[in-house]
Parts: sequence; structure tokens; C-alpha cells
Amino acid sequence: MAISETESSIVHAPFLKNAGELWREVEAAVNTTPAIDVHTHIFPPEFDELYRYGIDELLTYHYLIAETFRSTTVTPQAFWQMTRAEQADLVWATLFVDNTPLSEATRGIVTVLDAFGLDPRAPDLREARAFFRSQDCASHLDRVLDMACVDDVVMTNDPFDDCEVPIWAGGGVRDHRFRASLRMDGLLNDWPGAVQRLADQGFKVEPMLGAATCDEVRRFLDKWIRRMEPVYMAVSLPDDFRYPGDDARSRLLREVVLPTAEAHGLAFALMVGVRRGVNPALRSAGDGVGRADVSALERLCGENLGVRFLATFLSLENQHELCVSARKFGNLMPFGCWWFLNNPSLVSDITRERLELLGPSFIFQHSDARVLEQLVYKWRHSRSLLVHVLFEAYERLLASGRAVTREEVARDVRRLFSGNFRAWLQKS
Ligand code: RAT
Ligand code: ZN
Repeated sequence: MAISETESSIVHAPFLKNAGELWREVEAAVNTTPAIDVHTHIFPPEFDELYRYGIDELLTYHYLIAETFRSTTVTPQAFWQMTRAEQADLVWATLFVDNTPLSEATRGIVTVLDAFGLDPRAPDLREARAFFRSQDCASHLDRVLDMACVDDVVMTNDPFDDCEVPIWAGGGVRDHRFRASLRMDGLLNDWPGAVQRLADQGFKVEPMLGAATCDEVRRFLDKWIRRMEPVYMAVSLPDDFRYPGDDARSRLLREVVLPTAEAHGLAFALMVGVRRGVNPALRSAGDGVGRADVSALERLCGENLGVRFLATFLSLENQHELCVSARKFGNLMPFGCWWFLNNPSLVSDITRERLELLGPSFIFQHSDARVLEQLVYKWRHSRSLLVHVLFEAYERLLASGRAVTREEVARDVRRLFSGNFRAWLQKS
């Protein structure tokens, strides 16, 4: 009698009982399993100026701009008067030549330069600029995705963005490794501004948000869903986000956005805890963080069992509550260590906590990359942390009496890197 594949793998499963062997298997699985990067701000070349790559873009990342102001006497006002190349020169001199690049964002630059064989101790940017300038666009993009071991990338797409709208109207994405997400910060966080934007796009809306206006907003969302074919809809929310609340946001969520998500079988992503413009002089580098109320998310999940929610919180203090909420709601998927949390100490701790409370049922990480080559460092750094965290978890399991197999390790890593996200996208 022929033995089935499942039985055969159980009978011959090589249990990973030796620490060295276990480490090698975990390392190999984590480093070679492709990831879906579920939240980024990168775009393919057909998005013209939104396609950002190269050393000047890398160095003028807002994470590095904020750090530069801590170690230079140049004022924000003077900085914003400079050209991008001058800004990059200043960041390089300040953070990499006059100081040691010890922070996570600066180490990221070192990882990228090293990965491309460039000198991270160079006195200036001549060599790096020449290198990036000489790259062929298509093969460079393929190479970066390959180096990051990322198959698919989810963009952040704003239907109110003046750069994006004409690109979508002209056909949108040609490179199907790039998937859209329909971002609705403009709609949900600034209703008066949205009224104007919607009117500009020909929708008949009133500030009062009556039934007719809700219908128009629905028509707007349906139009952009048809056009972008997003994998999910998303919003970033302030630390004082409440639900339900006596505001336009709550009304729009309940009456328009969530019914739209359900009707289209689209997940809805919440990114909660950002305090925009804490220091406006720093512009894009001026946002902060605040602890949010996770029970608002629980109410959304409880009221909308037909909608799948993706959620990430910016404050460290919210991470434990998010895990507990995910244990209560099967329609809630925690994802990634966002922005100020994407540092080795915090990624390790948060991932450990998630494994302990949720097993492999969460999305390990996203990059939030804004510049193409950031994918390389963000994914390499995150992967090396995951190797340690997973190895420890399997070792503990072994000590309790259950060894894992190579196939089980591969299965867990697949879930964390892409499987949980794919499952979330399946239309209901
Ligand atoms: O991480 C970032 O780069 C932030 O500036 C934000 O873009 C944040 O990730 C967001 O999506 O709002
Ligand atoms: Zn982001």
C-alpha cells in the first residue's frame, strides 16, 4: 500500500534536537523565505518622481534628518533652504564622519553601502553617487528585491495626492510586484480638507455629512478601489483616536468605510498612535508618538465581524494590549513593528511577546521603506533578529519535550512572512 505524503513526512521527520542544527535550519529558513512587505512608501519607476532610490534619497530619510538636528548647529530653517544634495552632504558629514553611526537608521545606511560594496567610511559621497547613478533602473530594482528577499511590496497610495492621481488615471502600476493600498488619512483625519478634495474630483459633498454626502464618499471609494485594485484600505490615526466618537471620522468609518471594506472583501488597516507635527519646523521629521486606547480597536472589531482588520500601534506601551485584543478577535491581525519601534531591542521584545501570546498568527514585520534600497537593510536587520527569537522559542519547546522538524520551521516562517497576510486578503 502506497504511503501518503503526510504519513511519510511524519514517519521520517528529522527532529531538530541538536542546537547547532536547529540554529542552521532556522537561519536558513528565515534568510531564504521570501517576504511580502505589507506596508511601504516605495513605488515602481512608472511613478516618476515617487520612485526614490540612491544615496541622496537614502540620507535625506526623515529618520536621519531628525537625528542630524541633534548633532549640528544648522537650523531646520537653513536645512530646508538647501538642495537635496547639500542636505545629504550635511547628514553624511554630521552622522557618519563627525560621529559614529550607532543609531538604527544610521547603521541601516552602513548595511546598504556595505551590501553594494561601497565604503561606509568614505569622507564624502562621490563614490556612492557615481555608483547609484550608473545603475540600470530595471536590473537595480530586481537586484534590490532579490537582496532583500522580498517578492511583493505594498505601496501607500493616496487618492488625494497630486502626484499620484495622474499616474493612476494614466494606467497605474505596470510592475505587478507592487500592490496598492488605498490610504485614507485625507478622508478620515481632515474632513473639511476632504470636502474640498472630493469636490475637486467632481463628487457632490457637503461639510454636514448627510446621507447624500455619505453616498458620494462611497462612490469615491468604489471608483478608487476599481482603479487601484488595492490589497487593503488603510489609515494612520492619532494617539487620541476614539471609537465610537462624536466626529466625522467615526461617522465615516461606521457608515461608509467599513461597509465598503465588507462589500469589496477588503481588509482595513489601522496604524495608531502618531502625533503629527509635534515639531512643525522639522516638517516630515517632526511627528511624534503617544499611547492610544486599544479598546477603540476592539469595538471596531466587535462591531464589524465581517471585516478583517490589520493593526499596528506606534507606542511601545500599547503592544501588550494589542496582543491580548488579537486573542479576543479572530478578525484582528497585528502587523509589524512600526517606525519608532523598528529598532533591534524593540523588534526582538515585541516579536517574543507576540510569539508567546499568539503563536505564529501575526505578521512579523513590514519595512515602511521610503527609498528602494532601504528594503535591503530593513529586511536584513529584521531577519537577523527573528533568527534569534525563533531559535530561542524552539529551544524552549525542545526543553519542554517537543522537538520541531525542518518542515515545521519552514511552515512557521512562511506564515510570519507571507502566509498570514495572504490569508487576510482572501475575499470573504
Ligand atoms: O515610518 C514612516 O516613514 C512614517 O513617516 C509614516 O509614513 C508612517 O509610516 C505612515 O505610514 O504614516
Ligand atoms: Zn508608513
